[in-house]
Amino acid sequence: MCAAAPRRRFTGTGLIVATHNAGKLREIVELLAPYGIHVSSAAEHGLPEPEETGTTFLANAELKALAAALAAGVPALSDDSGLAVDGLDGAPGIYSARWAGPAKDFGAAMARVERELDERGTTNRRAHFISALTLAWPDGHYESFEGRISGTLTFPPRGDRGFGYDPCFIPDGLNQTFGEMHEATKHRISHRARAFSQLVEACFAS
Ligand code: ITT
Repeated sequence: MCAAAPRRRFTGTGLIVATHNAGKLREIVELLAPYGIHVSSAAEHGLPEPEETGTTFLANAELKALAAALAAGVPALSDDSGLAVDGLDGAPGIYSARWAGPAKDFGAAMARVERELDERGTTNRRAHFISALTLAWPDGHYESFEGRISGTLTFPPRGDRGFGYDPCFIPDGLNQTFGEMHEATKHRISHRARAFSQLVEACFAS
């Protein structure tokens, strides 16, 4: 049996968070805060939004991080994420952002999820948030991690915290939506936090 290749450690002092999504940027900056790393955003570097041509969360995370690291010449951390709804065969999945349209209207995206579940005549409200994180270096090397959290959808959506689909998702074991709970609670349990703790263990921890 082949031993897994060792993960590359992050030894730099700064990285780019390769996202154009303000909600994600806020969460990733908070997750990185304890590690004393200087964080800059894709917008600060004037980086364009790459086309997401991958067919998986991991493939899209990798292309976003690599595009930023190669363009800026510094390590970059990206996130590709979304909501997979069991009753919709995993949709919207990697198309979660696109369901909100060019106006990024997540009220409309959540209404579409509810409407499509109703049209299918299903009462199954199980869903999962998934986050793939990739840390890429300017030499083309990258390390990727995936986290997920399962829960139940509720309509109408509740709460105005978080972003995206947060107001319609109740994680298992709790009775508030991600949109209602304190950010610190989401950070302890979220798909993004779970992927991030693997990244820390593999690439940051001394
Ligand atoms: P970048 O590609 O620039 O990072 P994006 O918004 O296009 O920004 P994605 O392609 O990964 O990012 O789309 C993921 C969508 O899934 C995102 O726009 C959110 O609506 C939703 N999503 C991901 N994580 C979420 C979370 O923690 N809470 C609520 N919605 C989330």
